[in-house]
Amino acid sequence: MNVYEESRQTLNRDGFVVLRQFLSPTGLRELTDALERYIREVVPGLPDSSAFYHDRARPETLKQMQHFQRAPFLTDYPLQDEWLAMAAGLLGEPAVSMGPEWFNKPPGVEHPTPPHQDNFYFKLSPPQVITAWLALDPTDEENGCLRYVTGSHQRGLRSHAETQVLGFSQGITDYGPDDAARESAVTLHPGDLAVHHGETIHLADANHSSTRQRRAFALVYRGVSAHVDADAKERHQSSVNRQHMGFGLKPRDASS
Ligand SMILES: O=C(O)CCC(=O)C(=O)O
Repeated sequence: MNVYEESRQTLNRDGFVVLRQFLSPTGLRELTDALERYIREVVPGLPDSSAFYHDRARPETLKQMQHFQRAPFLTDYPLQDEWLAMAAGLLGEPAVSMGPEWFNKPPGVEHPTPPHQDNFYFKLSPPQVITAWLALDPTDEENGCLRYVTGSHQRGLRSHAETQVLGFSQGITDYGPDDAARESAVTLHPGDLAVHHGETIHLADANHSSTRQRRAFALVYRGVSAHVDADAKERHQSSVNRQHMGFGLKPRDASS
């Protein structure tokens, strides 16, 4: 029996589903402690492409991390049984981790997330891929919670173009009032998990609070049936590298 069957149906219908209190307070503390230690001890020595700042001279403006290194607990985190079971239950097939990412919207930094579809970055076919976005802080409209365009995963990929937003290299070019009318703002408590399909359009406003962080740990899983279109991925990577050079960063193998 798939204990996630009802959630899988919601995900298939709406393009997203929220699993309340997926992580216990103890599990959440263990994860946030590991992330805080990583930020303190490892991040200062990382290459440009692994940790993005709004302003590199101000460590408190750290806004995104990927390619976790020298931190086996974080690198292996998505492989824990309960996470793999959740991903497989929602995808309806065995799941493969594509690695974790950490997102923040520090207060006082104008950093909206442009409307985009993750599979425009991933290039997976069939688009059997989900992102599980775990809230580490209370997230709401004031501090820039995620907004999903309900049902948008059923209409295929939209046209994207390069943005000026480090970490979200591509955004939808024709996002319009019809999309905005179908937006659902997702309010979460720490430990809640918002899971979206790889072709669900999502976006977020900047954090307009004066003191609150908006941190999340996001785990991406593909189904075993999904394969990367290597040529399309390479073209995407060249565009990301070009964009990073424009931001004055040294390109590596960054993918977002
Ligand atoms: O945290 C955000 O604002 C965006 C996250 C996102 O785009 C994702 O997890 O796919």
